[in-house]
Amino acid sequence: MKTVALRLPRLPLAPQLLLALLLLCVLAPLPARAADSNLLVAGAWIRQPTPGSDVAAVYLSLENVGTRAVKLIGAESPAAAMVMMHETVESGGQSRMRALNAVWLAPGASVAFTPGGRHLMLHGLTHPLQVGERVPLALEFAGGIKLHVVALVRPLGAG
Ligand SMILES: [Cu+2]
Repeated sequence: MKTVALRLPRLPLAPQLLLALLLLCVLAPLPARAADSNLLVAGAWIRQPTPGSDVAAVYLSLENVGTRAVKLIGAESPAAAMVMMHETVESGGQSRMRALNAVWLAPGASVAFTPGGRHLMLHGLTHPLQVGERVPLALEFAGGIKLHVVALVRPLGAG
């Protein structure tokens, strides 16, 4: 940058150079952000846990509007010690949860986390969640991408 400045001794050019440098600085972080903007999250909510319980399920829908497949590998929240991905499965009339390590989304694909199906499980809640509370959550994708979401706590009976 110094050598470029030296080759342009005329003062009127300096503001343009400065503007170019500023633009470079502004544009530089774009690739990382672009990856985030290829993911849309809608309707994130948490079912209020039963009193005394320190786990809660998070539901949301996620859409990949980008041109590359993405892989959801986990989540974290300041409201919980740990967040896991679960899937509810029915077998022999019993419903149980099993852990999911990753959820892939092809370009254009959507995935729903809904009651009775996939969900994010908050473990070790830091405090009792109140209806109407907004809980921050960061979805983590392969490649170091994080998507910040706010989930609304809804009543226990909500579906
Ligand atoms: Cu679960």
